Amino acid sequence: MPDATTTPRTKTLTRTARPPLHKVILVNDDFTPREFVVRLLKAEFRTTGDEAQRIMITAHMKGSCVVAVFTREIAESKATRATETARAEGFPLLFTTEPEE
Ligand code: NFA
Repeated sequence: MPDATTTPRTKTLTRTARPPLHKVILVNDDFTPREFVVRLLKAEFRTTGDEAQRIMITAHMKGSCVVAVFTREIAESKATRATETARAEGFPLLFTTEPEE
């Protein structure tokens, strides 16, 4: 029978920590054609055409735009790969990453 000597007085609540997320950011430049930026966003980040257009125009007007958020390793590898793909085509287009808030 449960009594003061055998009944635990505390319960342990277990929480699963979510990994911190990092933003992939598209940086504007004066040289990369808009159509190339849109094509790259669709190919590398699997965005829709409308979403790619919105992200490209936002970066064009404001200087940069968040493309998507991932765990740090994925964000960094996607940013590097997209930047290298642009470089291979001769464009200075840059994707960076930063931790989310
Ligand atoms: N500013 C570029 C242009 O006018 C387009 C661009 C948008 C480049 C977003 C990089 C990022 N051709």
